[in-house]
Amino acid sequence: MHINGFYIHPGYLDRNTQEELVGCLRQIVQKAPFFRPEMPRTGKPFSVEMTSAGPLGWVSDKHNGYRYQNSHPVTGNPWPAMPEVLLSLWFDLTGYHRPPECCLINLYRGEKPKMGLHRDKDEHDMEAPVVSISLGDTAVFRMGGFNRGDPTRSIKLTSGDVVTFGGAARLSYHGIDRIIANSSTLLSQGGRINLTLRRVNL
Ligand code: MD6
Ligand code: FE
Repeated sequence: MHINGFYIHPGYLDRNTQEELVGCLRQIVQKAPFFRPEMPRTGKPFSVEMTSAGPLGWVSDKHNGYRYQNSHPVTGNPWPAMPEVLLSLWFDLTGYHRPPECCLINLYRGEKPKMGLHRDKDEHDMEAPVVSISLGDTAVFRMGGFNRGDPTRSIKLTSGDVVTFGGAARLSYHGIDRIIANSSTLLSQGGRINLTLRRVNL
């Protein structure tokens, strides 16, 4: 499905590739454990846990808000390297001339995890698309428009689906309403992992 630069590739990753990615993620999370970001100002914890791979990671806390930084906020270590398989996927899908600098890893597990309607606008390179990979349980994804109040539509993303947000859709509102429990057998502990590949700097 293609709407103004929003492109869904259903089942882009076969089961073997999904399992290979989960293996890569296991190694990443050993070095860079999941942490729970906080909303700027209020300090309210996210229901989603996060970590990153690549030169930059996305973090957020009460005092310093949303940002990219080159080290893990808890361990202080540099983020683990971006897996090669993700670099190839980025170039195959986008043909973009610069590599992604951040693979943000979102974990949806536990009590009603969700992600409110938002736009990804902390990057300097807005020409670059964002590539999003779904693994594990099915997500009910909400796609909106350029303004918060614009009409939205609900789309299910299943394990192996890859979405690209480019062109006019790059700054569209979107979010995750809910996760459908036990809809996939990929992750042994259940839940959903979403990877987003981002180019941050020009
Ligand atoms: C998620 N995805 O699928 C959340 N952002 O868990 C996003 O927030 C997202 O899918 C930018 C581009 C694509 C996305
Ligand atoms: Fe987003």
